[in-house]
Amino acid sequence: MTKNKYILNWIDEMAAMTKPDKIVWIDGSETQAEALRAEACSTGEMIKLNQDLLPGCYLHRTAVNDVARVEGRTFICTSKKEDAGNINNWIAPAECYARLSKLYTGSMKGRTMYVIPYSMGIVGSEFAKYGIELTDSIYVVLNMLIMTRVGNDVLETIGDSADYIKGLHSKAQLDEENRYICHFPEDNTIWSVNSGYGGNVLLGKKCFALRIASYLGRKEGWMAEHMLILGVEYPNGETKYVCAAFPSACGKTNLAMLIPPETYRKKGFKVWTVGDDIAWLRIGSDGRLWAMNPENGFFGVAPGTNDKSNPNALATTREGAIFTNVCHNLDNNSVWWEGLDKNPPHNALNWRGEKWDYTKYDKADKVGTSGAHPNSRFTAKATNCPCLSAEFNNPAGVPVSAIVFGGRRARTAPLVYQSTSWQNGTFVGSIMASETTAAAAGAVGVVRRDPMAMRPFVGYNMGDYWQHWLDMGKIIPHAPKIFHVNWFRTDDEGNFIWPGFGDNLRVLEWILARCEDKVDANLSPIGYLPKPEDINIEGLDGVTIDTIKDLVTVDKESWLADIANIRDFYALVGDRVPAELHKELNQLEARLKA
Ligand code: OXD
Ligand code: MN
Repeated sequence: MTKNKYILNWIDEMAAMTKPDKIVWIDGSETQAEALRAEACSTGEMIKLNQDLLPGCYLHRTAVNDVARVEGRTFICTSKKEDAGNINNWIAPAECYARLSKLYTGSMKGRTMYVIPYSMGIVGSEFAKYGIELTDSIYVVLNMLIMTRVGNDVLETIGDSADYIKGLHSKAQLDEENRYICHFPEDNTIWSVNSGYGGNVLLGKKCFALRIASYLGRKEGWMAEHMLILGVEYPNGETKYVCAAFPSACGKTNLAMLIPPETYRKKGFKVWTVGDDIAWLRIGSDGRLWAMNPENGFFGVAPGTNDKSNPNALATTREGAIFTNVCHNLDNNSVWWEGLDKNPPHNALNWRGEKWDYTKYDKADKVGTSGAHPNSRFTAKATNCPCLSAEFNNPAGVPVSAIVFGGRRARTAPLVYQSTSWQNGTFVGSIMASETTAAAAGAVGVVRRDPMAMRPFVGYNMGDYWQHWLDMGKIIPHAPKIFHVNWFRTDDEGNFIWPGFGDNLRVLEWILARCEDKVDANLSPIGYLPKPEDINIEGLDGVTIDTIKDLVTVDKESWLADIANIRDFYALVGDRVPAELHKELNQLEARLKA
């Protein structure tokens, strides 16, 4: 425990409001974790799975109305509304504290309040930041034990300082109407109530490591980004690192854990995972940008994960994992999800815990008919990952050669292009977008702008965030080069042209060659495009040089149509959009029309 009066007074205050029966400090020990697992199993909160097949693994189901992040219920509570900006929901801090205090009052009666001291980054290291989460959920405790570094050493490191993020979570009644995920960046505080779903309640992740951290990064001269971090090891043993930001459903975890195509493996290429979701970026003493993964585990989407799409992720879930809202195979007490294999269990419960009939599965109504919820998850220790980078525990992280933005675009974006400068690269990030697919409800092909994949995660005004990107570019002596990729271009019949998955390494190879000035490129209105012969297609079935030519053409008509959509989005972001970005947009339009 601790003698820190800031921590003790704050816990007293929160306990006086929420009124738990008792308070338990989480010490990070296996003994305590095991006792909590047993308690959760005794109440039905968790189900112990087949320990021969899945040692140390458990299943949990959230409430059926509580299966995903809720952007509409997520708020940035800065004193001034304009500091949260038009993209975020906002409530004045005093009003928000008052409104939520009512919901928290007595919400932990009959329950235990767990105190979780945790670190984002290596405890005691220069770049680590600390938080304490108070929660009435054992599920949250057990997930935080996987996703972050938890224990008494965190309290010792905080010492008597007030410098930690205060997180309060209560499931309360899981009332959808009164669900709130609120951030008070000026007070280092996060309040989450009436949810039990990971993204809303594991406060170290999106709430702290992105929303609060992005705010702190701007104040302190660093960046918190929604990016995977991977290393490409060359046959000569050298490793180069890439950070990449993609909106959801674009294969971020798959890219982070990529398995090189056979021809590359034979030559000795390897890919190493440093992180699959979040990167904290700082300028190193060598003038390069360094990326550190503040998390300690993966909270990955289960459906679609299989031994072809991502064998590394699958292997990562085979021990000590928590599965949430997947299908429960009653024959062998294990788990299943759509896309795991072609053998759905015949005797199973669906994600709601109801008897499931796999023959009724209807792709058009996944939520209604699937065994696993489309957003069902695994929480797994990073150290289980077969391709985990040896630098994973390096407190400083890794030096970044390239930053890659990406989206899902049927026509507009080519397979890959390089921005012409940091400013132009910031512009490329600011106009990132994805199109809705037939798989999702609603219209197909609707463009959602998701700048830097941070639309739901910037803890302040999006315009100020872009300005921070531009400002950082001016002070990084050896800045990474910035690229954009699109794995999802389709032909006239709607088929993907590029094979994706492991073959994306072919594109990363070009990107890294550009960073080293080892390969030339063609300047186009949108930036540098590869010369088609420079994308290695050796050993690639069905892809010819003509396919690559097609993939790297710029369809000016669709780009010009996109410009209007970008203007609308900039107008929505409002008057804090940096003048440099308006200028970049006007210049792009002029080049496309020339
Ligand atoms: C995630 C997300 O869960 O981006 O990582 O929603
Ligand atoms: Mn994410």
